[in-house]
Amino acid sequence: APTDAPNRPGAASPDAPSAAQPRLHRDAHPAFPPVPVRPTQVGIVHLGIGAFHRAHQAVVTEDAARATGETRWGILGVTQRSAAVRDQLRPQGGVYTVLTVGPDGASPRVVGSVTDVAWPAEETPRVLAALAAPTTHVVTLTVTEKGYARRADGHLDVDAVAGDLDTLLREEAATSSPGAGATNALLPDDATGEATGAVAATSAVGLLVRGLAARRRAGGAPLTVLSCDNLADNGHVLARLVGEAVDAALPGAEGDALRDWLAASVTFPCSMVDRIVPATTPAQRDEVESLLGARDEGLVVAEPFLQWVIEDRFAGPRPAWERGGATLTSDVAPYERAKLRLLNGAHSYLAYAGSLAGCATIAEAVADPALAAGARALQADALATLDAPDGVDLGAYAETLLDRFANPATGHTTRQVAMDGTQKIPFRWGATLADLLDAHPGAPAPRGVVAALAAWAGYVVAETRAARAVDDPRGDELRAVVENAPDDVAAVRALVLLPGLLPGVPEGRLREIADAVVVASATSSSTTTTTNEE
Ligand code: CS2
Repeated sequence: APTDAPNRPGAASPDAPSAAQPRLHRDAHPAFPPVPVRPTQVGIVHLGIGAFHRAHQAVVTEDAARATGETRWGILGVTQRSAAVRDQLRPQGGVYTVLTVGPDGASPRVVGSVTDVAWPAEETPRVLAALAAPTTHVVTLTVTEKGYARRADGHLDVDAVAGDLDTLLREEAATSSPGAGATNALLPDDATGEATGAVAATSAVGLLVRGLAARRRAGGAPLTVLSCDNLADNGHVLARLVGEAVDAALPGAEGDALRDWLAASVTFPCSMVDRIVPATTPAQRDEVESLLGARDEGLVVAEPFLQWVIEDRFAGPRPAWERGGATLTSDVAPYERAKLRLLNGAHSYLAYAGSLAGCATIAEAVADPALAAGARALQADALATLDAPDGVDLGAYAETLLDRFANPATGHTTRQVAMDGTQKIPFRWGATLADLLDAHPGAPAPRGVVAALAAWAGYVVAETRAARAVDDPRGDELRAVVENAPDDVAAVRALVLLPGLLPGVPEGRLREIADAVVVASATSSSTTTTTNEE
């Protein structure tokens, strides 16, 4: 391969690795495919541009743009955690490849709907300006469950976003009309005159609320804020958290204008997103480099399946996402619940039970008959709680999910899915459990959910005993629970009783569930080599 093509895009970038190939770029180059659509403006700001967004909403957005010819729906990605994604994509003009891997092999596709990526630690003013711009009509979010800064009781963890709320108060006061003396009296002396955005945002919710406030101050064009995270009722949850943030920062009359504007001009539709998108590995980057003839540091890998169901409740214009394959509907809840409880629920079970059985990937886990049976038992519990969306056979749907998990090409690891259990379990298993207990008050504890909880608790105990930190925002608390318990049985019981893990399960029944999990743990650890099937 040529090692030094003249004018190769990205060649001068310090971010370019020691690649033999030119760096993928938006600008045309003989070495790689042209970008299909070139957005001419930013219409969407996306908070949390990880691999998932790039393989999901950004693809549907581009497909819609291809179908309609509209170029006003470019995406400004915002990466909260680190500059990594910005440093991958900026030298490429925002362009990256999605490598779809399925039973029929792998196919790369270049996606150009992301125009740039900003990192708030260095670029908060730019992000706030984009959120405030009248040409921006939609804010989408994939910030993961923990990105919503919820406490165990589901309300906003005000401490976690305190820095941004403090800045919001200053920004509102600094730009308020000269008559607003009462507001300014709340502030330290140095606050007035501070430029909006001068203080870097430190949380997703804080950044969003500051952006919303900046938008109102800039004229208040309507905006749609669309959560694309795996939370039940994600839009309603986000609307409530935004409201709680505004109330915490601006509790008195000084917050009324913002509250009124939010109620009148901003909507928070719900959505269900689905595509299995594992973390990209260096080996996959090398593979695509030879497939594509260009080096792509922003590569993402995904399964062929993609589904996006969106509540059609927009405050203003939106991309014609239905032309890109999305479903627009008046009620997302049946899709969302089915997906969370059947797909994500089984996924999490396979992650914990699979890790305990020594499986590195989800595909390996679901290939184990005992673990597949455990996933089906959990799905059976969930199926008893679900209403099917129109025209959907949920039993068949549940079975196709196991087929998707069995795709070995994604290399999706049990470790990745096991992350953040305390944030996921409430939606994935807790809701099933709460509904079952409510519908059948006298019935014994449901077997599938109990086995899943046993797998999670067993995983937390095993990791802690092996001196490995559990990757979870409540990881320290989990470690303390295990270390403070006199023995493993007590640790399992205490883990199941962790506040916030199983919301909606009546206090009186939690102990009974914990007892059943202890029994299931004892049984499964003595029979891991045999089958769990009845
Ligand atoms: C997974 C999800 O990591 C996880 O917790 O369950 O990311 C899952 O792959 C997606 O929700 C599939 O749509």
